[in-house]
Amino acid sequence: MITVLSGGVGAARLLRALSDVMDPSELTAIVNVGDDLVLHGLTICPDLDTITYTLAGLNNDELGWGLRGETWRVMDELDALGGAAWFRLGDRDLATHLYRSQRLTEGASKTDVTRELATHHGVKVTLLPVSDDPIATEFLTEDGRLSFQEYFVQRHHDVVVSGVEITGVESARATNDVERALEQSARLVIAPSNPVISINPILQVRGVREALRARRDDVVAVSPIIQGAALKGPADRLMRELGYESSALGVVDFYGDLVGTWIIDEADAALADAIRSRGARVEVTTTIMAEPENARRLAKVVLS
Ligand code: FO1
Repeated sequence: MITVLSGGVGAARLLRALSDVMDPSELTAIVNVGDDLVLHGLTICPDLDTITYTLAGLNNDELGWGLRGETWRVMDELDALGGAAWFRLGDRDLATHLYRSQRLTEGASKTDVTRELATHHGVKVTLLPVSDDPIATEFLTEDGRLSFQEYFVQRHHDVVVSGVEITGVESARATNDVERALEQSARLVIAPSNPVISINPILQVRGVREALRARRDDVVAVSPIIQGAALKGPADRLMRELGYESSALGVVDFYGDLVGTWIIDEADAALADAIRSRGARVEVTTTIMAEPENARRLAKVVLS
């Protein structure tokens, strides 16, 4: 059993590649829910949905979120009404949020609904929200306190951030399934997701960081920063704004003593010795997963 701590797109690609080279039913993803939101009365879980759609082969590659071949009739109508249409929910994607929201109202947990959606789409990987309790990543910015999607989508993550807070996390519990996965998996993998806003909300849930630290030797992390830049999103800028170096070495320092083995990109090979001197093993390979062949090679290194 292999467990992957996961954000959205980068994690989804690694999970897809791992599914290609191992039995997907032996793969578990513990997924960030800090960017979940309630909008139009609907509960939306972007990272869980990105992973589900990607593993089902339904993801919209151009947008990087939502479903391929999507239509936007509901959003266009909402826009005409003067409603909140800045966070675009496609017509088919809406069905996911309607289904989830109704099931939650009936008393199902986020874990239950995630399993139901994954089963419906034929996804064999076990997808686990890190917690069934609500947690929300919020940004302290030059424009005041912003919710995740206000920062990410409304402001295009183009605003200076002085702090990131995960509200609700003090009282949130990791689910039993998450605790079991952290204890029983042969290997714990940290996906090349944004350390600050995708992985940190998972680590902040009580018990998760301690579980990784106790199993450091089995923890493998893939750096999401290559040659000082994030492939996608604001990871590099956020690292700098929060006082970390924007480099693979900065990510190593961000995770501290949780990681036994680092996988870094060939372009960062010169950093390998500095990472080793911090007490971790280092593997150097191509970590860009745009080509399926490279993604599978990375997956094999993760498993090796
Ligand atoms: N990202 C955008 O940039 N614009 C959107 O309108 C948008 C809508 C959206 C709807 C459903 C969903 O699951 C994701 C959506 N995203 C959108 C992506 C999302 O904001 C972020 O990529 C993640 O929250 C960060 O992991």
